[in-house]
Amino acid sequence: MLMRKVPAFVPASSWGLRLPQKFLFLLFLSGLITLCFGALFLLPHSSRLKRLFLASRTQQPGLEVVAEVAGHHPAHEPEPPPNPAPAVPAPGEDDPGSRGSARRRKGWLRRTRPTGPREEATAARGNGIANPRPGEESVPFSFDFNLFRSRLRHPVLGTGADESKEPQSRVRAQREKIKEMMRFSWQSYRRYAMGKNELRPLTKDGYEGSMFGGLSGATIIDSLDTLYLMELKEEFQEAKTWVEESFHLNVSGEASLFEVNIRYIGGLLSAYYLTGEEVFRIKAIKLGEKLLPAFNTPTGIPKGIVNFKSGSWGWATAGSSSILAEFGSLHLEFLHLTELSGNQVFAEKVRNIRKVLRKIDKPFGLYPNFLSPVSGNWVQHHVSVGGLGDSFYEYLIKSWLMSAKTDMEAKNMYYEALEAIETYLLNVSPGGLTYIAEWRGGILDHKMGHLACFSGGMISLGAEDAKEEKRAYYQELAAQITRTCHESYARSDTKLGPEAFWFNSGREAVATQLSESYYILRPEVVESYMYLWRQTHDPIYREWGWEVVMALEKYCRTEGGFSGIQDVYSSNPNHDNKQQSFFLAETLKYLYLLFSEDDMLSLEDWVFNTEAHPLPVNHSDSLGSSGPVHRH
Ligand code: DMJ
Repeated sequence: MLMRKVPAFVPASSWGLRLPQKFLFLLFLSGLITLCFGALFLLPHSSRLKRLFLASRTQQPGLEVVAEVAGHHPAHEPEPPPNPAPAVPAPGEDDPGSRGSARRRKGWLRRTRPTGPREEATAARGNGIANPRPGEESVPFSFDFNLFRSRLRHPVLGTGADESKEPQSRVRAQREKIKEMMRFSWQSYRRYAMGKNELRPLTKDGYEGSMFGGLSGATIIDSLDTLYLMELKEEFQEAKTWVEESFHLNVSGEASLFEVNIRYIGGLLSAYYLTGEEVFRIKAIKLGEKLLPAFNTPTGIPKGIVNFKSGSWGWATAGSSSILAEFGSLHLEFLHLTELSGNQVFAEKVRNIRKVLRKIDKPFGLYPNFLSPVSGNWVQHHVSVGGLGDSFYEYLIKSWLMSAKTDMEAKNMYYEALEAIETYLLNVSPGGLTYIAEWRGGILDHKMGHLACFSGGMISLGAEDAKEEKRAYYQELAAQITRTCHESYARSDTKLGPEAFWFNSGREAVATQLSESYYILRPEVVESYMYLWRQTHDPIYREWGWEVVMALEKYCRTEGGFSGIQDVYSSNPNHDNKQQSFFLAETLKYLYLLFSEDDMLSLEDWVFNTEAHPLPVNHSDSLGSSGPVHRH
């Protein structure tokens, strides 16, 4: 009965719904709408939906630089476990709120974010940025590549002025020879080991090694800029295609933070700055994100190893220390990751490292090689400008140069450290050879590693900005150290230098045991020749460089590629069966530059990271390409 009466009181709607049903439906609908909007706010930053719906509302002038790169913690969000010392921008560096930062926004960093896919595409075209390919992840931040390029003082590959004057010159032929060596190294790698990290030229296969956490193709990434520089176009294209199609970041091993940074991140950043190809920028940023968990320590000093699977690497339990050269050689690349992503987190990580290093007590002003990332204290008092310490010093002077000479903190730290090195480590042998010894709690080891031979180039590079009364001295010191390193080559049977050489008991600049007599295609000596050549144009550096080319051809070239040798004092040395990726990234590049004009990758525009990957000087405050060329 009741059932029959209801229709009489509640007329049905045109959809056939009665009032209570309508009410329930409306209630359900409004609940659904609330849920949808709520969900939008809870979605991760990277969500496309969120960007589509909320982009225009969240965009605020000046704040748009905070990255939306997938997986990033925005700068203001703490990461577990928290670093006790919040990052403070170094004087002269970019603080988002500082004058420098405001100036920079006018520079080649156009920090604008398109509001939707169509605008994104238009903006990308306008900036000379290639659109990501289908399936390639994009990083929603636009970098004004054309503006950046217009501000370089010199064409990237130079003007080739001398080449057109003297097409048949000796130096051109020498350069061509080095280019042929690069082509041969690349083709051997490509033929026997494509996609693997490095080539084994004797067994004609590839190997992955244990440093890269499952990442592949170290030789490819390390070679990109050298191939580009030498105009090996087909080979460059091949390398680029591999990066586009086969360079996968979804790996889960344990990697060396330092090695991945200097080779992969450095190589990708350079390839981007040289070509403007988006794929390099995106892969660099994505890989950079995978390195961030290494910084999750109580001090923010990163662990040397990052576990790509679990992120952090058990900092509290793994009691090992972090190495100065490793955590001290991130600054250049990480600042560029911020430049190209808009994500401040990269810059904050390295500024925090600086902050810790600036505050900590230094014995006699020296920086020991090991630091606890847990306590922030030095672990041993071993100081070296060679292995374990080397590129920390290099990155201080290069940070100063890369900042267009605004990063005063880096400058001061560099010259103070150099003064301490001069006072406590610098020596002259009875035979008149200048060398930088190693220091163990006050006792000196009178030896230099091959790695320490980069210091001639570094001191030369920094001589110009030293106190006036020290400039000539540093230039001479650089020349003397480089001469010593040349002696370590000249005193061997192969004319290649050993891994370490001593100044003891009347024997100078030679290795004293077989275990230190090997040469693994390292670049540091020719690196110094290149810098000294650029600073002085003394023909001796090209002569010495050519001796190395000849020795490499004679002792290291094998049918299947270039190989290191086990004993530089043997005229018939055994090969070590490794073509190191740094041979293509560094040794051949520095040799090529040594026989090129100074405006090819001009030092006014570029600094080389410690794997010889060129990164641009920040000319963003300049007047552009029509502005003054010499600003010092
Ligand atoms: C390279 O990977 C880099 O130059 C690094 O700084 C030191 N070792 C090798 C080359 O010897």
